[in-house]
Amino acid sequence: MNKVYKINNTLRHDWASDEAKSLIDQPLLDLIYQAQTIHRSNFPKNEIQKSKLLSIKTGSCPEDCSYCSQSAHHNVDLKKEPLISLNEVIKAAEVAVEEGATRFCMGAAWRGPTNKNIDQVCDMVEAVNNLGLESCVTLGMLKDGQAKKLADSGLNYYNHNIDTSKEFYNSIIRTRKFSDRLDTLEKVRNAGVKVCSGGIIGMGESRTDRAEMLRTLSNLEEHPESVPINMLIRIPGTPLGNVEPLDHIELVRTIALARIMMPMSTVRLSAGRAEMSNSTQALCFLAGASSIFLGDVLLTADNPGTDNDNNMLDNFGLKGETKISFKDEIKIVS
Ligand code: SAM
Ligand code: DTB
Ligand code: SF4
Repeated sequence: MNKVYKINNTLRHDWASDEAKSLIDQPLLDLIYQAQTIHRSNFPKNEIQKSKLLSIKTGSCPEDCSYCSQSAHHNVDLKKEPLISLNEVIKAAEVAVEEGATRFCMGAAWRGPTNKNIDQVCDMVEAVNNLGLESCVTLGMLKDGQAKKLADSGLNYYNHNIDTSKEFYNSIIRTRKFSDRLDTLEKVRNAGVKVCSGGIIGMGESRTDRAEMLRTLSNLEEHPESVPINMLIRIPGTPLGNVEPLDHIELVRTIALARIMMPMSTVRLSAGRAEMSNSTQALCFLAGASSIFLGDVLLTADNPGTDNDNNMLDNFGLKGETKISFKDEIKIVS
C-alpha cells in the first residue's frame, strides 16, 4: 500500500532574490525549525536514503572545474583510468546492494559522452537496474538524442550540478557556460529522466551566491527531484586546494534553504562528510537532508566508510529508506 503524506507546502517557481536571502539569513534555529517542519510534512521521519558512487572513467577530463581532481588542467596525484568494463560495474553494484544502498550512481570524467559511450553506459544502467537498484549517471553535457537513449535503457536519474550561482560561475569554470548546464538539464527533463542537480559550497562564494544557486534550481519549471549539496573537498593540486574552509553552519543553512524552497525534493548531504563531525551531520539531517553516499570513496575523494556511517545512523536512530520516490508513490491528501 502506498504511504500517505499530508502535503501542506506549495511548490513555487517564482522565488525572488531578496526572499531567498532573507530566508537563509534568519536566526539559525528559526531556519532549521522551518526546514524540519517542512521535511516532516513531506517525508517519512527518521529515514535516510543511501546511495553508492562509482567512477567508471577517471581523470584526464578536458574541463577546467577549479575544484575537481579529474581535470586535465590540474596537477593532481590521481590514477587515471579509461571506461571500466560492464563486469566491474556489476561487481561494484552487487557490493552496494550488500551494503544497503538503494541507488547506484556512475560518474565519468567526460566533457560529454560520445554516442558509443552512451551505448556502453546504457548496458551498465540495465545491469544496475536488474539488481534492484535505482540508477543514476553523471556523464557531463549531453547532445540531442542522448538523454532519450539513456531513458530508454531505464535510467532513473541524471546528475548534472549547476555548482554555484550564475554570478560566481566564471570564477570556477571557464571551459563551459552556466547556460550549458541548464541546457543539459532541460534535455534530461524532456527525456523523462529524473533530474539530480545541486552544487558545491565553500569555494569562496558568498552566502548570496549560495541562495542564488538554490533560486536557479527552485525556479526551474520543475524542481530537481534530487538536490545534492557538496561541501568542497579541498584537493591538493587544484586551484581551490588551499581555499579558506567554510564554517559548517553555512552548510546547514544552505541545506535548510534547499529544503524550504524545494519542499518535495530529496536534499542530499553529498561530498565533504569525511571532514565533518557527526554533530554537524546531525544538524544537516535536522535541516532536511535525507540522503548520503556510502563507502570509503566518493568518485576519487575520501568518504567516511560504510561502518562509520552505519554506526552514526544507528546512534541517531535513522533507518534506511522504505521504498518511496518523489511524485510516483506519494498520494496527496491536501
Ligand atoms: N563530469 C561530470 C560533471 O561534471 O557533471 C560528472 C562528475 S563531477 C565529479 C560531479 C560533481 O561532483 C560536480 O558537479 C561537483 O558538484 C562535485 N564535485 C567534484 N569535485 C568535488 C570536490 N572536490 N568537492 C566537492 N564536490 C565536488
Ligand atoms: C554530487 O553532487 N556529488 C557526487 C555525485 N554528485 C556524483 C560526487 C562528489 C565528488 C566528490 C569528489 C570526488 O570524489 O572526486
Ligand atoms: Fe570534468 Fe566533471 Fe571534474 Fe568538471 S567536475 S573537471 S566536468 S569530471
